[in-house]
Formats: sequence, C-alpha cells, structure tokens
Amino acid sequence: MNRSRSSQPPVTRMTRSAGSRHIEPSEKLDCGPGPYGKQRRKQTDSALAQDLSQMRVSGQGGLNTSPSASAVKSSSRGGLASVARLVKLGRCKNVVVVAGAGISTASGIPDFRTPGTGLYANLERYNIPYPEAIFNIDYFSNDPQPFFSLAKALYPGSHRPNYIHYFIRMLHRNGLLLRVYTQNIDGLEKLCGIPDDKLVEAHGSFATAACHLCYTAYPAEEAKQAIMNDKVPLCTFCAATVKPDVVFFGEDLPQKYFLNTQDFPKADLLIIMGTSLQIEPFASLVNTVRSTVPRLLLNRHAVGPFQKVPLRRADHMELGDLEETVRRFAEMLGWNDDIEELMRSQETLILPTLMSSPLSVSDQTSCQSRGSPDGTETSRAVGQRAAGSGSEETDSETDSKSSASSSQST
Ligand code: CNA
Repeated sequence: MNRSRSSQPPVTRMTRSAGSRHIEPSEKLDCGPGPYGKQRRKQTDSALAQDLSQMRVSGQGGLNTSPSASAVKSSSRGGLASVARLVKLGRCKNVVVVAGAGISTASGIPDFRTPGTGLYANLERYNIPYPEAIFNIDYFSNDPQPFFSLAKALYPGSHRPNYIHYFIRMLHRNGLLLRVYTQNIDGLEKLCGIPDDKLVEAHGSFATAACHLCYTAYPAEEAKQAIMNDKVPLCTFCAATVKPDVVFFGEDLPQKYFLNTQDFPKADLLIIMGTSLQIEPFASLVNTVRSTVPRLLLNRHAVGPFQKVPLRRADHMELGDLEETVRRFAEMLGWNDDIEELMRSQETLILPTLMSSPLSVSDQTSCQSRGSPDGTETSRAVGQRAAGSGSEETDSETDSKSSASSSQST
C-alpha cells in the first residue's frame, strides 16, 4: 500500500526526536535468546544510550510535566462549550478529526507513552532493547517476533470500539465529518462503522500484508493465521518475512495520507484526540488548517502547539480523561442518546467478530487498567452489556454497515 507510484513524493514515518537516526545493519541489536537475536550486543550500547536519551526528550514533551504545561492548562478557555456552540450554530460542516492511541485506551489497548500502562512502560514482555524497536523496520528484518507478539494482540477482533469511536461516527452520521486521520492500527474506526472513504489510517492497518523486502503482496488472512500460530509468514517470491501493512519507522505512509493536502485547507473545525503528537509527519498536520479555524484538543495533557502560551485565538482544549470529556461534549451537542443507540446496534453487528477474538493487549499487559482512572465503568464494559441486549439495528448508514462487516474478515 505504501509502494504505489504517484506524483506525490513519499513521506516517511518518524518520531520527532529519533526519526533522523537510522539504524545501520551493523548496529542491529541483540534481543537475547531465540533464532534471530544471537550475535549482536556490544556495538549497540552507544546507539541504545542515544535512543534512550532521545526517548526521554520525547517523553517530556508527551507527558508535559514542565512548569509551562500547567500554565497552558490554566489558559484553556472553556473549550468544549465554545466549540459545541459553533457546531450547533451550523458553523462546522467540514470537521477533520486527528486521532491517536488515546482514543483506544478505553477499549483496553494501551497507548505508547502513558506512564505505567503504556506499551513503552511494559517492554519486558516483548524482549526489545528500546521502545521504538517494535516498529523499526530494520529491527523487524532481523527479528520479527517482538512485533508479531504485539500484532497477535492488536489484530482486529480482540477489542471493541468505545464511545469515542462512536462519537466520530456520529459526526459522520450528522453529515459533519470531512475525514478522520488516525495513527491507530487497531481497526476500531472501521469496526465502529466509519466508512472507508471517511477514514485515513495514516500508519496502515492489518487489512493487507506484504513481504517487507520485495513488497510482494501476501494474503492478509494467511499472514494472520501464521502469526496467531507463532509461525513466521514467508514471501512466496523471495522467502523474506511477510508483515501486515502497518507503517514502521522508516517506511512510507500510504497514498491516502495525501488527502490531507485537500482536507486540511477545507476544514472548518479540527478535533485532535488522544495523541502526543510525537510522530512525524502526522504531528505537523495540525498546523495546516487555516489560522482562523478552531482547533480543539481533547487529551490528558497539552501537546504540540497547545503547549505554547498563549494559545492561538481559535484554539481550545479540554484536558482530562478522553471518554469522559467526549461524553460531556456529546451531551452538550444533544447526541448522547443517539450515540448510545448506535453503540448498541453496531455491537450486535460486530459481536460474531469479537467472539472469535484472540488474546487482547490488556490480557497480555498486566499493568493495563480496565476501568477509567477514577474507577468508573468504561464504555468497554457498557458495550459488553449492550452487546448482550440484542437490540434491533436502527442505523440508516448502510455504507457504514458494509464497511464494518467487511472489516470482520480481517
Ligand atoms: P502516544 O504517544 O502513546 O500518545 C497517546 C496520548 O493520548 C498521550 O498524550 C496520552 O496522554 C493520551 N491519552 C491516553 N489515554 C488517554 C485517556 N484515557 N484520556 C485522555 N488522554 C489519553 O500515542 P500516539 O497515538 O500519539 O502515537 C502514535 C503511535 C502510537 C502510532 O504510530 C500508533 O501506531 C501507535 N499506537 C497505536 C495503538 C492503537 O492502534 N490503538 C496503540 C499503541 C500505539
């Protein structure tokens, strides 16, 4: 998917801090015992130290612990209510959503950077020397097992979409969604029924697979079966390892990503949700809307341009637990009942997919909490009960339904 030719130059995934550093084949890292990781350790120490120091820089940005962060927090201007008023006045008809791993934590999938529960804090189970190795293409080439362990847990079918995903779908249902750009690879946007033409999975997905060396396509379902059974899928052409078309650091983003050049100038509201804005080029997208366009950040911490004081005039942010914030936003818009109904009907549709689910990330990650930080019930639990209620399907979005059911086979 990221190899197709077009007039657009390729754009490569990288972290803000570590992206410019390439790991040479001679630097590949020893990951301990196992068929791939025997030879190399000595030469990696300085590279590892460099990566770890870079990761600390990333972490500080993402966690936002600096004094200026609290200043920014206090400069938030009742963002939700202002933006809800604009939406109700009909001023926002081309809404672009930019999303990250934080929209899926309520579904039980850890993000990268949240202390304690994030994948970066729970690396021992993946046996990798530094966090980003799990999505490093050179590391994968040498040892695919860490990524395959994570992939087993992330393959669509393990987790349910939560209230936040359905809020985005409700934007579409109400004719307001221009596009959602997600960094997530969990497929939950599709599973909740957001149609393909409204969705850009900027970091790829598990829906297709190919050889990581010669890019020969490989049946996605066969790749999944091999990975689920702890086997390595091999290219029928060159015998190198096959990988799902998730975009690794150093790989090109999918062509669909270039829709951003049309969408962002056209946007009349940008909603940024659950991302630390640490991965480029995705992070810089938020700076490409017109300066008068309202940007609403919904996250636990101020990130990216929202860390600067004072905020841009049209910028708003609401900091705290995302699911709780989105519920309040939906209440203000008068959408809550419709979203609850949508969740119930879609859960009935996707239940067969979920029942055949393999091990989830939260099962794998012992530190992952299943409820919200304040101990209240998450939409995951609500969704589980709703799925059992067997309510009638009432949604009229037939395109969304076919999108959701097609994703069940992936
Ligand atoms: P990240 O760097 O881990 O940042 C997540 C952000 O969301 C942080 O700022 C958190 O504070 C915030 N957050 C997490 N949970 C909540 C919550 N409940 N309420 C409010 N805020 C919350 O992840 P990004 O998405 O920014 O990084 C991009 C990477 C992560 C992408 O390339 C993904 O492929 C990768 N990733 C994806 C998944 C997934 O598909 N679900 C999971 C883990 C990592």
